[in-house]
Amino acid sequence: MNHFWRAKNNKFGGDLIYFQGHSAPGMYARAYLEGRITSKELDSFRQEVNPGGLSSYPHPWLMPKFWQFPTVSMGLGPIMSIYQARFTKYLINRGLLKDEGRKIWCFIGDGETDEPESLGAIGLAAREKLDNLIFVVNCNLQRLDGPVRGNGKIIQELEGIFRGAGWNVIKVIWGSYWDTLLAKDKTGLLIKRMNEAVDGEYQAFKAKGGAFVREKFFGKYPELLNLVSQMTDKDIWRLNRGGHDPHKVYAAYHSAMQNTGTPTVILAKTIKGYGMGKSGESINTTHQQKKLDEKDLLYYRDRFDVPLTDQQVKNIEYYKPPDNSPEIKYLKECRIKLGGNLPERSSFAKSIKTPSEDIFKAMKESTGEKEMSTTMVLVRMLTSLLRDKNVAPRLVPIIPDEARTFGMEGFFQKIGIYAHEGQKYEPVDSEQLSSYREDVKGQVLEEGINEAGAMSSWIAAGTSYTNHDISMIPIYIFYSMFGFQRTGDLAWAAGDNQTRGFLIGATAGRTTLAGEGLQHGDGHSHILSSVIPNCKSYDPTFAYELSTIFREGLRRMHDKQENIFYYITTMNENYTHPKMPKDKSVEKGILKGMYLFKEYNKYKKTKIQLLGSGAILREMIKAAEILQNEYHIDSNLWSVTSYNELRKEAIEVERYNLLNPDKRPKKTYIEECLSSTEGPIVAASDYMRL
Ligand SMILES: Cc1ncc(C[n+]2csc(CCOP(=O)(O)OP(=O)(O)O)c2C)c(N)n1
Ligand SMILES: [Mg+2]
Repeated sequence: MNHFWRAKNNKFGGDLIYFQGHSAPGMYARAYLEGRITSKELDSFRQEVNPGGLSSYPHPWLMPKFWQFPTVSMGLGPIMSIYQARFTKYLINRGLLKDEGRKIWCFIGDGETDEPESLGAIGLAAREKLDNLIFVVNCNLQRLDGPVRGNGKIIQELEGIFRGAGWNVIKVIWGSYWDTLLAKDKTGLLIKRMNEAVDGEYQAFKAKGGAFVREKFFGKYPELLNLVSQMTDKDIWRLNRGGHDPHKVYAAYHSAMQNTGTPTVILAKTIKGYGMGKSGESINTTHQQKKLDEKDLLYYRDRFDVPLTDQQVKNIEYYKPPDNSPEIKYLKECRIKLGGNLPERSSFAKSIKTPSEDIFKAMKESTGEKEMSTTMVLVRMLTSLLRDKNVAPRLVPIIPDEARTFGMEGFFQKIGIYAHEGQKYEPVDSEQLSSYREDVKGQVLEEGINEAGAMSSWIAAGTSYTNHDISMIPIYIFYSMFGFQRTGDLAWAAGDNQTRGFLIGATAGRTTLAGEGLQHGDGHSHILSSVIPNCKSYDPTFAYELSTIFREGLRRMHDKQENIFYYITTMNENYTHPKMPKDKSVEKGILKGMYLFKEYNKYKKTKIQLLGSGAILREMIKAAEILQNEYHIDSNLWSVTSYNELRKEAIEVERYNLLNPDKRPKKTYIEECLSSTEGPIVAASDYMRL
């Protein structure tokens, strides 16, 4: 905070810091000293009240002007930061962002490295030479329940993994007080002892005092006991760990900043609960220690020389030196030199003008005899969008090795696949029109079979409006079954992050992929997407529905800059698409979730309401015809583009009516559509019901 992390301002884009989630109190304390947070707000820590609450963990949704990245779901910070670093290079290589040498830092717990997401993408970081990326692993040797590797050595293990993957590894293990001992250790016995001791022992060494360390660590070899014979137990206790030695940490950060050509990881050895004393330093219950009693607080004060009286400690007062004190002046000066406050979230991105209706014209016409899947319609729509000069450069198609499945291989030639090294080979299909073209300026992010990586790219692109002040339009197209259920937590993080973009669950539904087997038949992704409040999900059937929804998505997210994102399913089945009905209510209905698609009025007796969506609407059309032709029953046929949107709106209206008994009750949109009709109502979709 004082020396390295540069803030965003009108001259510089700012470094991006992914703070370890539960280190949030540290950032609040610093912000308090800087005068960015009041003591009243500190009192509201973890209360999440509005206004003035401080969220327990970094959370851009709850504190939209402060936090940049939600990180507390372990493993997501690391993978999102890798793809953030990659996306930054993508923007630079495509000429959309200036190369200012900005860095992406990510702070991770050593226990957190057990999450597959933490280490799963480190190969990509090395392969793509992400020297703008610095990981700092806080190796306090403990996680929540106990040691990370009691019988082993997490630092050594991580060193091997990162070095093997091609990273620059910096270890910060021993603090300066060890330097004299190490200099005296001519035979290498001290280093041998250091290497022998496992993490379970190191943990105990920092929990049990100097005499214990003398006996159990140095005492193993008489020569080592001799080495420390001049030192008191207190001196031995003071032998510090690198991660708590500001000089060593500075040196490591400085070295990381200078490194080129590879990402860097700093493995810093620390003590869990540093400074908490007997109540929580280096013991197995440290993580759960939420309160300090008076004795512990007094110990803490003495240990760090905090100038508070006993009474002030007992009153649990905050300590803040006056504004003109050297400490506060120094803190603030450092931040001014580094360009401003941090963390801070802001956006100066310009909105992207919604493309004209013309671009979508073809989608509103009938396809005549021509059969087409909505997945194909989407690809065509994207192709026409590439003709819109505002939208085209901002589109970021993201595909996890399924471009050919969705008929998107044409994009390879047209806009190229992003590759930081360009293309060093002639592709095997170079004769073909849609040959596999990799390009340093390529636009498509072809992620390989890596849904978590693809989601992380999508989040990086969808938050570019704040992290890089340029709005991008990410469109991540995946097999719908491998979307929300595969990477649900990243979808949730996307919501917290205020990501703007499109998720397309292609080849969606249960019925349209018959033959691929159950593990491909998605009967629930709309249920999973429905639990994310700022995700709008749609299940359209016809080309004009899809294009209407898509255009509205562009308008709301990228023109009006609303913090929502869209999940749209597209299908695999080929069929003909009708012309968009002329009635004005159709467009509104498509966006609200349902509209009257067709009336069957021949017999003018009983009339039933048929509601169908996505893959099932066409079955409903058949049903209506059978009912009319074989049973002489009329029907209204409703196309439901989104059961989710209908439900959300209905819940909102119900709640409004409940809370406002004195006002005229509002009608839900479903009531507007159906209340004047007679039952029965038959509603069907390709998805499970709630
Ligand atoms: C996905 C996920 N699982 C579990 C948790 C709960 N949790 C929060 S912190 C923590 C232990 C963290 O240990 P470590 O990563 O070593 O960090 P340290 O506190 O030791 O620095 C756990 C299990 C979480 N936040 N996210
Ligand atoms: Mg730990």
